Amino acid sequence: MVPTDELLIEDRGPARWITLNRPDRLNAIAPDGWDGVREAIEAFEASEQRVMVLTGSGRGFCAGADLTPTDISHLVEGGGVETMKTVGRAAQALHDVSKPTIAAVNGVAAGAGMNMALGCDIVLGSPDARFTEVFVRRGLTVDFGGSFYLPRHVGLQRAKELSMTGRVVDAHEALRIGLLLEIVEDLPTRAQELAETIAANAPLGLASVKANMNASFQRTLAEALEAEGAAQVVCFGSSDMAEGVAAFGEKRSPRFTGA
Ligand code: T3D
Repeated sequence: MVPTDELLIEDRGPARWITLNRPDRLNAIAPDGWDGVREAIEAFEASEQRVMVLTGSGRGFCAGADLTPTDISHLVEGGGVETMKTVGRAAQALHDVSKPTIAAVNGVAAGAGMNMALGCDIVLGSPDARFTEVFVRRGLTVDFGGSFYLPRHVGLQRAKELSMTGRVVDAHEALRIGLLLEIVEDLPTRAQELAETIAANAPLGLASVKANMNASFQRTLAEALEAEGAAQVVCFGSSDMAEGVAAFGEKRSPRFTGA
């Protein structure tokens, strides 16, 4: 992908950190920025890194789409269809990543920025984390997968309330209603620690855990058991299972390779 000042990419041990970097606009995404987000996610998928951490520079996580351009002609006269395909491709790329993803929400997450956080597997927040499905306040409707993710996090009624009011949820309420897994004072340290803990586990097992958990609300128990069984058979045949069992017997930490 093309490196850009607006999207910082850094590998810290096994973790790939992607930092949205337009701090003066609370990391709002410019109209031509969605492809960069998608490409950064796809580059992580293709990389050796085992866990992705998504965060923002400065005091914001991501304020959604950049509302600065006064010329919105790219959104009307049919152009909006292409814009939304681009937004959708970025959201789909995030959902499709086979490896674990962590959102480190360091400040406000608004609109598509909120839903980008919810599209990650685990959402950690600083005490300054705030969330708003701001769309209806701007004459818009929920996008970037919010109608998919939000009911899964907070239940259908709360999802509708948050989306219909656009109100701002602070970190403590976000923790209480299930938007956040944890509030932590030292967010980068905790996000890295969690990334390293996850990255120490077997990649094949992690990938099928993620895929099967993501599919859980669309499956019957019988279908879930079938998918778990098929994934477990793949793990049975892996070098990593042999390594995991050997390491247990030898009372040492396993060294998983993903094979
Ligand atoms: O076009 C497409 O790509 C379609 C996709 C649409 C999906 C969407 O995400 S629509 C939703 C767009 N986002 C918003 O409506 C959020 C707008 N921002 C806010 O409502 C507030 O800024 C926040 C609630 C997020 C935070 O409030 P606060 O008081 O902490 O900060 P602030 O003072 O409002 O903002 C600080 C600066 O960031 C300010 O600039 P200034 O005055 O210091 O020069 C503000 O204009 C700028 N900023 C904040 N959000 C955006 C932004 N600049 C551009 N775009 C933004 N979205």
